[in-house]
Amino acid sequence: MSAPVSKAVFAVAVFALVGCEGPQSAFSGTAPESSRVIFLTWVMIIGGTIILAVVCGAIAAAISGPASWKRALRNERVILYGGIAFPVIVLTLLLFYGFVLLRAGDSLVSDENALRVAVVGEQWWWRVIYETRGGETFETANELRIPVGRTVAIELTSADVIHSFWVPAYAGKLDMIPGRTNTLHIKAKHPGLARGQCAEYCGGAHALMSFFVEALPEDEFEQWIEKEKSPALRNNEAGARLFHAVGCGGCHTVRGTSAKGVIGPDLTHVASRHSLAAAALDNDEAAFQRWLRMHQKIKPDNRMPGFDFLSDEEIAELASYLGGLE
Ligand code: HEC
Ligand SMILES: [Cu+2]
Repeated sequence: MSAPVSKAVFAVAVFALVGCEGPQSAFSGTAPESSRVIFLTWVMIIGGTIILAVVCGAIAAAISGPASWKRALRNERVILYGGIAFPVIVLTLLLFYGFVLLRAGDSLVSDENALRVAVVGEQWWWRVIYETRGGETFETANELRIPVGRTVAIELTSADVIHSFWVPAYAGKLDMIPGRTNTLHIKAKHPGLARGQCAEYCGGAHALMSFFVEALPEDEFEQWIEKEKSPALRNNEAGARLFHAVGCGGCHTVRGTSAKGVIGPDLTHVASRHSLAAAALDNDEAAFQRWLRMHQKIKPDNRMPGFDFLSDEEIAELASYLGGLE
């Protein structure tokens, strides 16, 4: 291989391997469903590599091997067994193995005790609606917290175009289709933070439509539910007034205040989430300021209008108010 080519191959290999790590890795799943997906992936990669090596060996032998090998390869039975029977058997076995895998979530499906969460895909964020044990519902966005060891039934729909809900650490992808509800069942074995991504192209900011899923021990999860369903903490009254005055409340809800808009994400406890704007930004006061100042650059075409008329002081005031919504 020439030097530039081998450098390029090396670079691609490094990027490919680096891409295998981190909270969004399809190789790091430990949940029952994702483990099966990973196992199938390895079966396919290793099996495919072995078959490829054998086929390449046979081609090399047929082109430049000794005459006796060439004669053996020309035998009709090689074609019959190697070329027809073998692929039919291997592909049929894989097909049935795939069926078994698709049914992997069955035992979870009938779980009466499942936690129900509805997730609505919107261009380009996630509306998340929890149902508590008492049957009340409350809304949050761009993040799921789930209890370890309990089945979670995630009811997936879309408000506009087709999206796809994918948290590689927990399960395969499932599409979110307008007018239809697809239910995905997941179960976390250990506490931890995973990242998910919209996996169906849904327009301009599709690549910036991600989210976090945090698995918490049951008692911490119950504490979180109690906090999350309660109204917003009162803080920075001047910022709150400004929030209403410039019309943020027309699109956003802050429970416990007069902001009751439903077009954008619920902001009641926005500051306690792991990220802003569907994992496009970190979550701190500087990020709130950046979002308000240039969100159309950060996430082009997103459905929040520009607020160019706000002064630096007003932006700082709003960011401090939002940063207090824990
Ligand atoms: C016309 C409706 C609309 C108005 C008015 C509006 N927003 Fe938004 N906002 C949205 C939408 C839609 C999103 C989701 C954008 C995305 O991620 O694609 C959003 C996202 C956000 C987020 C990130 C939320 C999250 O879950 O991470 C914050 C913070 C925010 N808006 C604050 C504000 C503030 C402050 C104002 C007033 C200055 C405001 N918005 C006015 C529609 C609106
Ligand atoms: Cu998408």
